[in-house]
Amino acid sequence: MFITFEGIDGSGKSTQIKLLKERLEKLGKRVEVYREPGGTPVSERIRTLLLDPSEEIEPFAELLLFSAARSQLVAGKIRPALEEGHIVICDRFFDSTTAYQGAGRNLGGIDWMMRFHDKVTGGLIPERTYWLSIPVELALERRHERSGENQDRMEKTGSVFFNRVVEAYSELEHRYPERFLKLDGTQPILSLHKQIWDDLLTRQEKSVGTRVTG
Ligand code: Z5A
Repeated sequence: MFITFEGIDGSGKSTQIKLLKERLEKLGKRVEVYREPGGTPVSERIRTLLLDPSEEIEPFAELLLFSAARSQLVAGKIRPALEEGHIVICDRFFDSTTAYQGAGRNLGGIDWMMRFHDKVTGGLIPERTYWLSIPVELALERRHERSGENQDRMEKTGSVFFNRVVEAYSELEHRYPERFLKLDGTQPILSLHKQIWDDLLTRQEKSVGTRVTG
């Protein structure tokens, strides 16, 4: 089973992924967690470059770098893990590129981006994507509490950019209702975890894929 989490930074993805991983492991499941960009030596080097606030990167170069990191992660880690029957949870995947580069940087709409992702990932699509939706202002507050003025290259982009990112997530939710689930990320942490867990159990009942329990 391949699960991804999406949302603007500070939306609580890492927090929910940690809780979900712990709960699955208590049931004896083998779970692998990756964050994007990253997860392989090459992808981590690309991450350093992409987030370095002293670098100036052209929008299309940025799209290619995020995608290069993903291609390496899919081939080197995600596909092998899925073939072993592990559950893979990814903190961001191609929907981030659709939202941040496609919409945020005005590089292309969903149809174009999906055709591009298909080439990058060899057709790999998450079975479930949780979008933790929070207002841009709250993300800015959480970010400021965490890192003060020390922002990475992507965080330095203004709120107009982040509003476009949020609009794109909303479009993805409407376009792919079977895969893409919006959750109100302003709710308490444990309440969100319960909704995610209940959703996975419901999907398991409907699916013949990797079982979450039993
Ligand atoms: N990017 C891109 O442009 N294109 C791409 O294709 C990809 C990525 C893959 C990666 O940043 C950047 O790259 C990102 C998108 C771009 N840039 N931006 N901006 P990253 O990997 O360094 O970080 P992130 O993915 O943006 O998110 P994060 O900072 O790690 O945040 P998070 O994982 O979503 O949130 P968290 O760490 O779980 O929680 C943040 C804080 O809020 C923390 O103090 C928690 O305790 C608190 N929290 C969490 N949940 C709650 C609730 N429910 N209530 C109250 N407080 C909460």
